[in-house]
Amino acid sequence: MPKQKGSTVAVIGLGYVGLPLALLAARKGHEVVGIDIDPKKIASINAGVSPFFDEEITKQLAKTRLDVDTDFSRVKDSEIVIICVPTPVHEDHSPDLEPLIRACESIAPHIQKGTLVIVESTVNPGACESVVLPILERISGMKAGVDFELSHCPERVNPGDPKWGVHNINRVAGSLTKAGLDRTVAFYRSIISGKVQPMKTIKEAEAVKIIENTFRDVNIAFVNELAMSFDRLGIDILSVLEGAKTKPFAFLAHYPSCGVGGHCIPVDPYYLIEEGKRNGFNHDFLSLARKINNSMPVYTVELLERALREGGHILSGSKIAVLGLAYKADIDDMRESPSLRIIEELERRKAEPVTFDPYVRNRSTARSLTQALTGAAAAIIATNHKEFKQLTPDYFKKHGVTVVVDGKNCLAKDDFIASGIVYRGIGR
Ligand code: SAJ
Repeated sequence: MPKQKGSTVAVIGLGYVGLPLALLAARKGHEVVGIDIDPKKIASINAGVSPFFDEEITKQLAKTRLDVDTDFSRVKDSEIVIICVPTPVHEDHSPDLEPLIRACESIAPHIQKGTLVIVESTVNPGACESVVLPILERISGMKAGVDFELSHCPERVNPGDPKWGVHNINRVAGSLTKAGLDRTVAFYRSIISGKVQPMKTIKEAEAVKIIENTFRDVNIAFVNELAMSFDRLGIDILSVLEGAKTKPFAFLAHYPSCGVGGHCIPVDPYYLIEEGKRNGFNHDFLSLARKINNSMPVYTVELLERALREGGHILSGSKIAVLGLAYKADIDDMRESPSLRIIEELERRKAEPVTFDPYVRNRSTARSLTQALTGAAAAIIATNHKEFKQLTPDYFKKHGVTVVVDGKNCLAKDDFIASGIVYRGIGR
């Protein structure tokens, strides 16, 4: 069976989503050009260095020579154009489609008759048809679904996950037309080992991704609320969750923490909340979950202030070591990180936060863990990096730290309590 001829593919946006996808498509025999607006990112990739902390990407870049460019006119030679740009939110949590709009405006002059445009960026249901489609039609002068195809195949990247990657994570895809859907499904089936589930409409594909992450956000809010209640009831929520997990069906554990960060979970629900509002519906439940999760950094600082006060200390004027800046373990990504809110709240209460994150040294104010802890009245574990999980009570005591707030419930609580250190977890 002759190897199916690869397509010519342009991947727009070479971040956590686009770069692994471009490398995979190239490895699977497609002729790929990666396009990004950031010349520094292009230079880094050309030098064989991942522009963000990812050992797997660095390994692949050493083996795969990827054709990358800042020139959007390269799109004219591509049968498939895949948009993988960020879809963040503004400070007020309103969706920020600016990067997506700019990407559409950049490719539109160069797409050809027959081009398949695929949006991977997470958007609210309806965005491909109401935002992307009009830009592409207006600038290209062509008709979507007739002259070119438009599809949505949402990314499901999971930074730092050794098991699930772009090569094996199942996908869903939706398109304006059956022909567009068939081409989209065929392309992804040619590069991934996971399932590719065709959806009936492009809107359904958009909705699938949004509900996946909204599901996670509301479940985290559920356990965060339990944690704040159990702190008062003297119940250890981690033990209770271990107990609930013995139920072999219909229970999926999530875990309380000092907050919900990242570019997906705390962001995606706002896209659905805003789209609901635009259509006269208030997502009260989703909004409440966001409010609960957004309250966790302040809740963490309140726990600290109470613990210090019990020991006769006050927070104002105290040096506090904030350990971890990244939004989740063992990566360097700080987007929407709860650590940043914790630092803001400490400063608002006139404390003196000192930060250390081994994955984000250039943004840490201390050069080492020792420097962060020395002279600190207390420490907050804000990210459960593997370097922090095995820290012992003696290690903190050696540096004079007497209060530890375990924002990710990742320390050996009983050892800390037995050592005489004032230990506070989130719900334990
Ligand atoms: N978090 C909690 N409690 C939990 C789980 C997470 O507080 O039970 C916090 C984390 O500390 C972090 C934030 O939520 O600050 C997000 O954590 P995450 O594990 O969801 O990590 P992300 O943001 O990388 O989410 C990605 C998502 N993948 C995609 O959107 C394609 C998400 O859908 C995955 O479920 C998630 O990875 C995963 O399972 O790891």
